[in-house]
Amino acid sequence: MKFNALTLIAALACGSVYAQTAEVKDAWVRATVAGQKATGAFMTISAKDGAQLVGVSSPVAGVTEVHEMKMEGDIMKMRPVPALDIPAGRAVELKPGGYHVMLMDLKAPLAKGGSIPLTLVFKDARGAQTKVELKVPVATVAPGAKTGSMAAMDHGKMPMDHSQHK
Ligand SMILES: [Cu+2]
Repeated sequence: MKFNALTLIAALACGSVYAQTAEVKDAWVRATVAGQKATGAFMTISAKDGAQLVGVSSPVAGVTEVHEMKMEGDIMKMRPVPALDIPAGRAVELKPGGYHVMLMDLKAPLAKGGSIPLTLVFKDARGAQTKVELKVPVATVAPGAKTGSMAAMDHGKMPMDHSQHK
């Protein structure tokens, strides 16, 4: 029952958004608890002719950045990615443990079942910019995801190292 409801919400709220430059699918943002100041948003982006994701913003966060998460030895590190390449015809997955949209300095907790506006700015091969406006559903796990260890990983509770870009 719970699974069905979640699937329905996801289908209603995050159907594919088509723009000339890029297509965004299956976007979701992880719910937060009171006092939590940062969270991650995840999605699958594809671009028929290739593009770069060069900007992200949301009114719910003071700072919004594209991040890359990588293991360095035993430490999970994040660093901002100013321009994320979306190769022609190959979807790039933003997911827990990898690339993600980082929402920092949150103005209020994000409650499960709600949604947030998120704007993505893409640059095509000729340098033209396109904005994609999304309404991203707030969830605790990826819609329709198997409960693997990566999917269940709690971004908000992860030790976060933002020292490199502060
Ligand atoms: Cu991050």
